[in-house]
Amino acid sequence: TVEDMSAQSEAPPIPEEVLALARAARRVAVFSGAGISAESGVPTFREVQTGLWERFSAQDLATPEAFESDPALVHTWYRWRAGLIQQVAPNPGHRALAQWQQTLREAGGSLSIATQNVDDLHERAGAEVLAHLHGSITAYRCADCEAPVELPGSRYDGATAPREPEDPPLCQICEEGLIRPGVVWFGEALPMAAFDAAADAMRAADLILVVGTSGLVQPAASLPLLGMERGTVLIEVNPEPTELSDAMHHRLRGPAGELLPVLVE
Ligand code: BV8
Repeated sequence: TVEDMSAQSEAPPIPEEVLALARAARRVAVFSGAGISAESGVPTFREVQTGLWERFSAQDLATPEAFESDPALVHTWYRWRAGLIQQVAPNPGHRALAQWQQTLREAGGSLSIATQNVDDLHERAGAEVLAHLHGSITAYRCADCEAPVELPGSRYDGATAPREPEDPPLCQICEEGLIRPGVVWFGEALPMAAFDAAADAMRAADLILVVGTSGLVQPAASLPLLGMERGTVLIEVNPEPTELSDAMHHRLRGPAGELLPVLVE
């Protein structure tokens, strides 16, 4: 019947063996990418091409050179993305990981999250995030003196792309530098403390869960492979094959928002 069809899951059922591995895991390390936020309505990195910046690729805009040459365009792009993120909510995938983290902690285990995402949806689902490997879209700092700066919430709603770019504020501390987003741009080093903490978590894990990432961006994408040093179980959750798929023991081909609640229950 139509009801059955609508109830039809997009994903094949999770094998019992994989459910058993998840139930047995004590130290889980999660590596997440833009795909875990896709079902919340946050476009993955490749999809944010609209309005003012539709003639640029995200990869070109997320660079120090782009900020140097057109600070207003880059600043407005981040404020628009921040506005969109403010409007959306965590999805069942974020919530399942937060629940698993709590359940494991209560049982004396642990679940760590190392994310490439600059959104705060893991946190808004109630999870503690060990590492924001590519920074955070709600953090700002002076491009010159590096003084951290709080900006008010974005006035964009993320639906209509702004027609006019807005200039980034000038730093009130050094009165020289422009305020830039606290994200890691291409060509910039990752925050070492975050990277090292994530690496330690991957090495110590008995199960590594790779969720919603194409595994294209280095050096973050190499972190899950550290689990191969000691035979850790590697599981990927992604509707598509990725750069990391060949290294995985199990590949769950479906949306995180649907599969993670089943894996965690
Ligand atoms: C550095 C913050 C050196 C900014 C981001 C040539 C070869 C190899 C490497 C390089 C190279 N040339 C340059 C490099 C290095 C470069 C790099 O890796 N480039 C790649 C593209 C080739 N890396 C860097 O520059 C890094 N820095 O190397 O510095 C250095 C060292 C010391 C001192 C000085 C310098 C910095 C990289 C960080 C860049 N910043 N984000 C911002 O957000 O604006 S990366 C950005 O792109 C995102 O954070 C994300 O991590 C990444 C990819 O974005 P997406 O494609 O959207 O997301 P993702 O890949 O996660 O794909 C989405 C996935 O979700 C897909 O697989 C899809 O199937 C899946 N999915 C969709 N729906 C769902 C789903 N999954 C589950 N459920 C669903 N419902």
